[in-house]
Amino acid sequence: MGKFRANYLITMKDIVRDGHKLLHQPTREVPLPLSEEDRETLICMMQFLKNSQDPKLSQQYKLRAGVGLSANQIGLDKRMFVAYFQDEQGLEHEYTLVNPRLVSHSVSMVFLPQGEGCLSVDRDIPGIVPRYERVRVKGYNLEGDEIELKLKGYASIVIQHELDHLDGIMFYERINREDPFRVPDNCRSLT
Ligand code: K2U
Ligand code: NI
Repeated sequence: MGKFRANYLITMKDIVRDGHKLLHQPTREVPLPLSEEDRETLICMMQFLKNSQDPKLSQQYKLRAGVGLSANQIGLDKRMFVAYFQDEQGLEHEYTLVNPRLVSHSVSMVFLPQGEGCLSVDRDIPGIVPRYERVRVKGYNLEGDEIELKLKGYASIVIQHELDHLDGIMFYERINREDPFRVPDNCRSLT
């Protein structure tokens, strides 16, 4: 039986690091309806994000701040992730997505001027990470209902970073090797 049961507190020691095979291969679809174990794991994952953004708890448990977490980042070969963040307008977003798929996306692209980081990567990797400006994503939530997300800007970037994890893709693979700061056509900075 898995260790991520109700009330288990995920900390940085549970997060697998760059080079671990699960981060570099696509994850397997999760059987639906969700098992009690998978539900509890997702709840633990969301709690980790909230703890990591809490000044006291993050210090107490030495958590790196995170706005997204995929199951393979905690060593599980399961196609599911959580995301918890505020967008450019200060709107709070909280998503649990099981078996998500990118349904459609814009041609226009954006990138975070400060670049991206990753809870599974312990070093800074500077460079532009081009992402679709808008995405439409379908998946299942904690209750097993199918949901569709239409996201743009920062929210779109977060979701794409997590979707990539589930496909075994790390953010640095999207940085141009010859010129990490070259801005591709149809791509603009998200100031
Ligand atoms: O998947 C992860 O490793 C979590 C990432 C997600 C992410 C990185 C860059 C851009 C969008 C999403 C962590 O949240 S990286 C740390 C962080 C913390 C707060 C805000 C942005 C990035
Ligand atoms: Ni990451």
